[in-house]
Amino acid sequence: MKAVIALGSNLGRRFDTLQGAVDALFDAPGLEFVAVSPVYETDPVGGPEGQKPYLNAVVIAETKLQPSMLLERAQSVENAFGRVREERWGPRTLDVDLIVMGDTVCDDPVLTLPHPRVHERAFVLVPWAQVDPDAEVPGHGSASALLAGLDQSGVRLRPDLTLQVPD
Ligand code: A4P
Ligand code: MG
Repeated sequence: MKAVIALGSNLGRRFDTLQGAVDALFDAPGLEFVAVSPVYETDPVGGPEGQKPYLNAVVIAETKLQPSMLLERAQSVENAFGRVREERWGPRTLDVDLIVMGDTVCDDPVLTLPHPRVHERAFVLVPWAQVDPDAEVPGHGSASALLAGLDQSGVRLRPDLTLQVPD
């Protein structure tokens, strides 16, 4: 099953955190690396006033893990980078979200698939569409069609930053 994972950081050493997250995600068995997107600098969406910009990227993997196991992996990677859950949509050293897993649709609040806000988030759809020509949000349509209706001005490519693929 194809898994699309979104990474975001707006505190601390943002790029190092994203690279560490990519490495850590693939450090244990069960996830096979497919692709990683370019890195984008993005204006914060939601949350308190005056938040710093994020770095965002998207990773694509193949996996046989159950979605709940992949969520556990994502959360342990967040915790490894000192994520402190204080304020919803507040600043964070690392956010790891599951965007889609195959064509699974599930409205469990513990793991909602596709991610409940992905269809309105250019900071996920831009990097995803960049690395995955088949990017599609089950129930909402293709990433490129969704992007045509979204403001992308807050999402800027950082050509100076390239995530290394895990070995
Ligand atoms: N959860 C349910 N579905 C999922 C899923 N598909 N992936 C549950 C991951 N988690 C999922 O998440 C809260 C709970 O959501 C988890 O316990 C999990 O069981 P969280 O990561 O603890 O809290 P959060 O991230 O602060 O809240 P939330 O609602 O997930 O926020 P979002 O939607 O992740 O938004 N602006 C820019 N430019 N770039 C960003 O990356 N990120 C956010 C966070 C806001 N604004 C941003 C960015
Ligand atoms: Mg989250």
